[in-house]
Amino acid sequence: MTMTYPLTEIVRRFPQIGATAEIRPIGAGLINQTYRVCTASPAEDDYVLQRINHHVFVDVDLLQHNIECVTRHIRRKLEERGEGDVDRRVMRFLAADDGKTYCRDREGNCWRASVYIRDSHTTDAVDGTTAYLAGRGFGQFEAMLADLSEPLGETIPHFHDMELRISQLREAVEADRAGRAEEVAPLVAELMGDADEMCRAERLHREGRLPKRICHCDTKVNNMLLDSQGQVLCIIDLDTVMPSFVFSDYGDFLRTAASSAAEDEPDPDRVSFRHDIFRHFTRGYLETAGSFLTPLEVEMLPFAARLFPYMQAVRFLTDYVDGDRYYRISYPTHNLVRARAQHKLYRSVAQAEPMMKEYIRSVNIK
Ligand code: GN1
Ligand code: MG
Repeated sequence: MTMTYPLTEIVRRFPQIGATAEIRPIGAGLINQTYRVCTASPAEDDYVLQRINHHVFVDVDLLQHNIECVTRHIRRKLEERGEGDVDRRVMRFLAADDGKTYCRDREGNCWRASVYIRDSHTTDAVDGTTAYLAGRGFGQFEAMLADLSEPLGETIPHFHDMELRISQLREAVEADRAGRAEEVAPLVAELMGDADEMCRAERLHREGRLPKRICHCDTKVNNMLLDSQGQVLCIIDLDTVMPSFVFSDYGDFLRTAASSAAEDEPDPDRVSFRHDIFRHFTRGYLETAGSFLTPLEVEMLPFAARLFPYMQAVRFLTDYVDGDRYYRISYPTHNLVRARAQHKLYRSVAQAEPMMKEYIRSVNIK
């Protein structure tokens, strides 16, 4: 393996790590590059070594500041509650030789290391049980961070700001860099027609009626570590943890997990909103996040379920019009196909509004 020598050199920058037996790539993340560092001594934990994509996460000090605050706070909470096995329930990052939780190599790449959580696995499959456990897991994660006093920064500024995403689409259409604006004009018009309604959260926030809270902002099912019984151990992939509306976590999980088809399904007729997954996830989420959510936040959960496919349709379409500069594509119309699939999901979620309201009312009676 050609990378072995430089990687062992990086590993040496983290003094806690003992003799290593093997360093091998793990995970399928598109943003960061991840390795498992297997230690030679069976008594010593393994570690996860990760190269941080500093093109996406420009301010690595801020990124690591957020992650340190969050993991410290959760650890303290778990200890206060007398929970067992705390080291498997929250990530632990190692200090590098200069005392920071990351180091830079000679080429300017940033690296961090965390303890590998023993006997854990991830899943990509979603059924009712995983959806319920994910609802509890992500709701619990937010609940534990609801009283975090240190301020966190936005690791990707305005990440889930719908108003900004709309203006980016408008600008892309005006610039028409790739000569695609005319082709997509009907879809642009349809999305723009709902823009005002879908920017409701930002308006409520300005009026002081809707808070930002510490959210995970990448609530994919594979960002939870499960134990051998399938119970949620730990929430991982903390790079996008930042202040946002709780809609980010609730909405993006449903967007990815409650869709009947992949986010780039070419036939929109095959894309629909899975009500069963919605119900299981919502029940779990309200059982845990219900402790801190305001009545308005709860009332707006159906809005959140609609918002995320809508926002993603806008983002994919913007990138298509812009000549595919952000998302990786496998064929020329990939972003357009993705935008159409997300738009179909958005409409399917909108049709489920009465069902969602009714269900939320039924489980939220405390
Ligand atoms: C990106 O790389 P991935 O799949 O984890 C994007 C998300 C989108 C998603 C859509 C930093 O996430 O916001 O929802 O693509 N992440 C970033 O597939 O832009
Ligand atoms: Mg991820």
